[in-house]
Amino acid sequence: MKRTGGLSTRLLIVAAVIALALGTGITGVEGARTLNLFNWSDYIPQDVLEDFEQEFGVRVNHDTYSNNEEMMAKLLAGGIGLYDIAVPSDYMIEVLIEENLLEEIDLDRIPNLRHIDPLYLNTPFDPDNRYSLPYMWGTTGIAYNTKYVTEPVTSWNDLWNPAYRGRVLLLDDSREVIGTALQALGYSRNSTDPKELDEARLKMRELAPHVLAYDSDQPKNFLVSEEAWIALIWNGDAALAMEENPNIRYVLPVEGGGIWQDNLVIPKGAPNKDLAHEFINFLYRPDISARLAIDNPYGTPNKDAYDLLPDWVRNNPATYPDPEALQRAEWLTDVGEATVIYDRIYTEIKR
Ligand code: N2P
Repeated sequence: MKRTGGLSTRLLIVAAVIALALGTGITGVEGARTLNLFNWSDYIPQDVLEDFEQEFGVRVNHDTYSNNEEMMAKLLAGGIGLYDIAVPSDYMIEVLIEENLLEEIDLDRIPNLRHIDPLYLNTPFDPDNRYSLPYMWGTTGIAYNTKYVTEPVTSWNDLWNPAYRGRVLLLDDSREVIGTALQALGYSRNSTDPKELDEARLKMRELAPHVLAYDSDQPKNFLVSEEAWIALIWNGDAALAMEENPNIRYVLPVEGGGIWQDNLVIPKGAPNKDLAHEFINFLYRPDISARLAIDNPYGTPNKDAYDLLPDWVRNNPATYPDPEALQRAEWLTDVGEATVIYDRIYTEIKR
């Protein structure tokens, strides 16, 4: 898709930032043999990073972000040439590829790729895995506490029930939040129609006064403490909350809900591309992939790690929902120039 108007400014900035990073030979925070990792908050166990440091005799710098848009903003605001690995979702991979912000991955240097289920490879957003490899996958749905939410929860519209005023938790994520309003209205999570987006804006303005918090970093805490009764949330975080509080349930709404895949990429100008490849290969060891998927019960793309998972993870309906519900869930895709509208709506509803 070609971009024009406002977005061409973004392209110019991108080009300038890359030129600067490459031209000045920035080598990353601590020079060679340091892996500079840029990942979602709370998405990789600290002891896995420590094991990598030990086994490879390297250091890991770990910075985090709360959503794809924050990752992109930080990359553009000086992050190019700093990071060796980032973990964007599907639709953001499309944008990163189009903006030429990713290095190619040399698949021959990832022998542990053989453990990855082909189901998660050759995706529509990166058909030949030239730039990305799967990290984990999951869904976006509703978690609720049966102690306070006694009516059945089946639809996104249940978030709008006035009985839950002040007790609604939302992810801090523009595409997830606006996508929820769109689906609640019967539209696609990827709508670019200004009229539908305006309806979604009004729908979210209705919900905003009921919202306790927008949080993508530790959403489970609000549920476990029972401050929040109902939440727009990712399944792995819901599964963690369910582990600590038996009153919590997770459902995919009748409107479909979301399905997504997060992916390992090497951002343009990465100072330690070799180490980035070694890190991906390390994460794909079945024992390591299993540790990731136990610490954060999201779906693992590693078929040989799946066999190592304990029953409570493998049989967790939040993590591995029934195939029929998965069929209805909708992927996010790049909305191109409508991104500006999404950003504007999100700023308006959160203020
Ligand atoms: C876990 C982050 C989940 C990423 N804290 C959702 N794409």
